[in-house]
Amino acid sequence: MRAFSSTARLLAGAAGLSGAFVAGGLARDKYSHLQFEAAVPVLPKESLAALTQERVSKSFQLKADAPSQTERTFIMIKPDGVQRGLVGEIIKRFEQKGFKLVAIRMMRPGEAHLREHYADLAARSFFPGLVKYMDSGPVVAMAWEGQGAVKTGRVMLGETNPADSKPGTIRGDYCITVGRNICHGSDAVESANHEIGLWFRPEDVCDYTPMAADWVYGDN
Ligand code: RTP
Ligand code: MG
Repeated sequence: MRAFSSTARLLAGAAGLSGAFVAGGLARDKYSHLQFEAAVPVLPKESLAALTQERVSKSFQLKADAPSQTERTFIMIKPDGVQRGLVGEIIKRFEQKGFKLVAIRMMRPGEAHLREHYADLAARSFFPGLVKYMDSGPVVAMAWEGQGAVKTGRVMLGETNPADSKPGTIRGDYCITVGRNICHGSDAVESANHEIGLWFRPEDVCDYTPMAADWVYGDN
């Protein structure tokens, strides 16, 4: 009896209340002939049943047509991302997040197009090197749609300098230097629309409703 109580206390202390509940439940079955309740607090059965009943009986509503869900961002896998075989990984992250791929194209657009894409950086000292790097191989241009796609897309990419990017972000996980940071993401809704217009014809951008849309968007 004494030995069992201290074992149960150990389990409870190590695993916290939920662990204690599980440990308590298992132990109570096995040692039902002993006085168990004094050692481990056990949730009364009625409260769990009531909670389950509430969860199951509560109706839930699914909404998939809020206007903000049509926000689009331009994401590009740079030549180093392509060469390093990271195309699938980067696409996977956006897909699994719940964003909708509306346009995708692999291409090598040439220096003039890349200069235009990064026109706001033309005065920066690294601009010639940036254009040369971007022109060093094919890129994968994409448009992704979804609620908060621009801001969340930037969070998923990480900081411009991979050294400042948190683990779990694309740049934080897969690259090291600012000069080879494998991906681009629009920094505002306006620039996203401008960039999508620069890289895609209107007919390249697909309009469709993914089967999972109602399961990605929903309020309770
Ligand atoms: P991006 O446009 O490619 O998504 O990058 P970003 O917004 O995070 O950063 P931005 O300031 O727009 O810079 C564009 C790209 O230029 C290269 N860069 N090199 N000091 C440097 O050598 C330097 N600073 C920026 C990076 O490839 C950066 O992503
Ligand atoms: Mg930028």
